[in-house]
Amino acid sequence: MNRANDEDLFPESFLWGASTSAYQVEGSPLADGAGPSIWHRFVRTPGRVFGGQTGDVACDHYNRYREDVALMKELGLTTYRFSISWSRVLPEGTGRVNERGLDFYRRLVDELLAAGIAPNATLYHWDLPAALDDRGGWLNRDVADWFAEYGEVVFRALDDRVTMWATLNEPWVVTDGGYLHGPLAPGHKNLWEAPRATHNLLRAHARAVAAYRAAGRNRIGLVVNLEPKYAASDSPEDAAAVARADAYMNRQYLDPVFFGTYPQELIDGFGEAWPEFPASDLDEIKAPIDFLGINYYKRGITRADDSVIVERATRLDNDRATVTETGWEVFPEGLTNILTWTRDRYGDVPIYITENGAAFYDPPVAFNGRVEDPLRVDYLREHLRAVRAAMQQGVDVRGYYVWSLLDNFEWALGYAKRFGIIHVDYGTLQRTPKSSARYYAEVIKARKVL
Ligand code: IFM
Repeated sequence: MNRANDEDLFPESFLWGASTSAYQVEGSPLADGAGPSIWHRFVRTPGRVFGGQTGDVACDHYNRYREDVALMKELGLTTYRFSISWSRVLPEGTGRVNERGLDFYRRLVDELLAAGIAPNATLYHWDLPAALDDRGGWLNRDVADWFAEYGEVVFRALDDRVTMWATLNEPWVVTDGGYLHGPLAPGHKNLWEAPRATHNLLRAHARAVAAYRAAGRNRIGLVVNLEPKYAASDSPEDAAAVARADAYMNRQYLDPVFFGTYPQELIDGFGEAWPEFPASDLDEIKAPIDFLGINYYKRGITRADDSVIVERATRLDNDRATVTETGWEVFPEGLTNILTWTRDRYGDVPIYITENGAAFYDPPVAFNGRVEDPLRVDYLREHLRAVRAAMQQGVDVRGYYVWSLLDNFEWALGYAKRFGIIHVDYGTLQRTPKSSARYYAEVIKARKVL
């Protein structure tokens, strides 16, 4: 093999995976003694979710996980990223442990290991126990200890078999969607609450990491969604808007974790709504992590706009670009850019792309049993190239997870947007790998972008 080919190859140790989250795929949210989560309530609040749809059945992964693991094996995945439902394990959020809830994850992990697939578990993917929301949820400082208690329970049950843990998935979305603008559970719109939620998410993350250092033997990290910001023009106003938008979205969580400080633009953006947090909290938040998970979907073309709260910036559309069904510009080079930016700003932390993917309109399953999704194939190809380009520039990327394994419940958009590489018929729950799944399997086999 010549040298050029060698350079195209992903390392043998590179992990190839797919991601899901509990509420989006499992279904059976109250089965076997589980307590309700804030999403169980939110979907029952009129007007919140497209078509009044719920995660009550979702992909029925709770019952069909064996079939799903078999499909992962068939595709050659070497890892699977899933999240654990806090209220299955602790129905009231703290205190009483529901062993039957934990058993589901024990069975899932065993099935994965038997298939040679490494489990990667996230503790929190947006489904706070409703009982804790009743006690103030992410606004109550005690949530940090509640979260550490939950972490200890699952570490004890699964750390002998789960070798990669993440504390939070996309804390930015939890605050932005759940507390500032309100389209996601618990649906608040409150400038004063948002910084408190952010801070408590970070404190909870840090306490869970500390609990893991005491009891765990593998690796724990954080998963953030990042979006490179580009100025809409050369004006100084737009350059300043980029700095604010970047602070709000990309640095809000990473600066505290890596530097123990919040970005000044963020503090200024919240103005009098920004509380003074104890310095000791930030010392705690700065605890080292073993890896960083990055979810990448799009970039932000940014224009100064004083009518927008906090960021005082607005996002412009690129009319010339290919956009996905969720209206997101397809912009693969943004992934290379955000990876080099992360390395340059925060140093050499091992990175996993923990989510990347796209919703496109998929035709129905054809008479020959196939689902052709050429746009998603292109999307994967170009984004994998972008990952490889960052690696060639020295970024320590160790794995890639496509979002998502299955078409699933896309939060406030219900089942209207399909992100899966495996098609799910929501009537019969039948799974059909799309052509993107077959393409991904070929890439995994070849260890290079095809
Ligand atoms: O479906 C979501 C997921 O829950 C978090 N990251 C983005 C995905 C697509 O919107």
